[in-house]
Amino acid sequence: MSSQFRAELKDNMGLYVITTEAPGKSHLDVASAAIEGGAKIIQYRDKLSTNRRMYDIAKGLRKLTEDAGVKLIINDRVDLVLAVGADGVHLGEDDFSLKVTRGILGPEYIIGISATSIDEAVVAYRDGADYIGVGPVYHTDSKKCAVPPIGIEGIAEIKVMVMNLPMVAIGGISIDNVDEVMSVKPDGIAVISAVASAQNMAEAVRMLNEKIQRALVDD
Ligand code: TZP
Ligand code: MG
Repeated sequence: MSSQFRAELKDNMGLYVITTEAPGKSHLDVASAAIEGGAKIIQYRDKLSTNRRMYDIAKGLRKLTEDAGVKLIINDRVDLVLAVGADGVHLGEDDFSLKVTRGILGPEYIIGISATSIDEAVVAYRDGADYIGVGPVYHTDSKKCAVPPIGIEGIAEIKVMVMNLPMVAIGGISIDNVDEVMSVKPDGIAVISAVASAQNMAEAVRMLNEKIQRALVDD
């Protein structure tokens, strides 16, 4: 990805909403609310659906995000990114490596990498990741994490090591602790439950985004 595009991504990180299914809420419901509330990046993350169903959902999300000028990242699945023309993929340690994925997608797609430590963040930076998702900052029930929470100290340390690489903090972040997380200056915040479990999801997005944007402007 060109350095200009990466700079643009850095400026646009803000609130990064990850979809899930919750009682009475579909991936598309979460994404619609995220867009309504002002999120500029949405990740489709689905560990449960069949391939056929995932394709249908991803297609719907692509239409929704494209119409709104919002970026669509797909978790784990390089094939789905290509199938629906998403903007990029997010990879963890069990997925294809960054190198293999870059070989498949080429330079124009966004590739995000999960990092839980300075070492992983530096490797992702060196290997050409377009952004990193760093965490878990706090305890979360949304994912079985391989490492204990790294806290805002962990976020701050990684930030210093990979200054130029767009970085979102993730894991247990809510309206109650988002100010604290933003105080160590990630480029954005990624959330699942803070949006999906809210009664009014669009309002939850707006409130989180307001705090994040205020912190970013104060930089
Ligand atoms: N990666 C690290 S923590 C996490 C992921 C996908 C879960 C984040 O979910 P929540 O509900 O915002 O804590
Ligand atoms: Mg993964």
